[in-house]
Amino acid sequence: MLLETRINRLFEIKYPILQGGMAWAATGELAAAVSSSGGLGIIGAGNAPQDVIREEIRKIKQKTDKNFAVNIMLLSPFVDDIVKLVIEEKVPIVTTGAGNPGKYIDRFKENGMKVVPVVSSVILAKRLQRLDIDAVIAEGNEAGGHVGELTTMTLIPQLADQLDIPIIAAGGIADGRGLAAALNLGAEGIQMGTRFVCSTECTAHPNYKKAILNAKDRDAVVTGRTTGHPVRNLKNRLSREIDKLEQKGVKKEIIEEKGSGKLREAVVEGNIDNGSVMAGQISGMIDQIIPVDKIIKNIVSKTIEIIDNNCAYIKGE
Ligand code: TUI
Repeated sequence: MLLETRINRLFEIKYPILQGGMAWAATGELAAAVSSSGGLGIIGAGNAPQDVIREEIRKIKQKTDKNFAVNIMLLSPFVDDIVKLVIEEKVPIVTTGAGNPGKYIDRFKENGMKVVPVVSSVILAKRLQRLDIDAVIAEGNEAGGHVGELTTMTLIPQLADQLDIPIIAAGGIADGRGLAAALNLGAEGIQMGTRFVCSTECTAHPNYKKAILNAKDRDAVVTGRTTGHPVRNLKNRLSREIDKLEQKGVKKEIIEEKGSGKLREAVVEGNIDNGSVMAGQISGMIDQIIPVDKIIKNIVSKTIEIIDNNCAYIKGE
């Protein structure tokens, strides 16, 4: 099966499909499975210290000789250590999230790395395009985790009108219909997070995966708006507690403290009542845990079928 855009060539991958760099869930195991299956696997550095991420990088290098990336979460207290680490380990591709990576770009490029920031607005994407980035991941509000305001449906075409570099669509995509839609909006690839969490190879706690399988269409809600860092997670005891505190107008430091360490608690320990179960709005559609290879193959074949069928509309078939 052939599905080729500028993204395949840029990352030297078979399919223009990236796996989101989700903190704690995007480990070396998951990323290796995605890269081995023809996509781009990404290790999520999240808030983890340097040694933890070095281990994950070593793991993926042992499991596959295919390209992979590390996602650097720019709000992490260890961000400078992680920047040093990815350069030392000669990680070929870096994605960034939750901030402006401007001040690190020169160092990555001097070391021959590809740099692909996640953006949620046109203004930041245009500013970064001037700094020699290779592509952008445009993430809509449908996504899990830290989210911007615009939806994928509105963000992608506005970016496509204003950028020359390739765009990878993220947020709300979990199957071939989503990939076909993204291509039609002007993207040249997709990134999926929630879909890959519910894979056989993802090492997230079984409770976390089950919570996504059980989620319905309106269960992935946004909390933490008052902190300036809104986060989409599945509705549970923690999200309701945070909602109440926000309604009372409690100081942002207290809300932030309430959420601190809660992602690890859910993903690693499986505490899905009191932990933060970050997941996207597409959770309601995901009803099976299947191998990464199958996820990717299903998506590619459905996308090709849709693109083929589209011709029938104009032929009147
Ligand atoms: O980064 C993500 N998703 C995340 S990060 C994360 S850890 C966290 N936990 C609690 C609070 C905040 C973070 C969990 N999920 N996705 C990529 C992404 N980046 N989405 C939106 C953005 C973004 C937002 C603002 C990128 C740049 C940006 O720029 C602001 C500026 O400084 O111009």
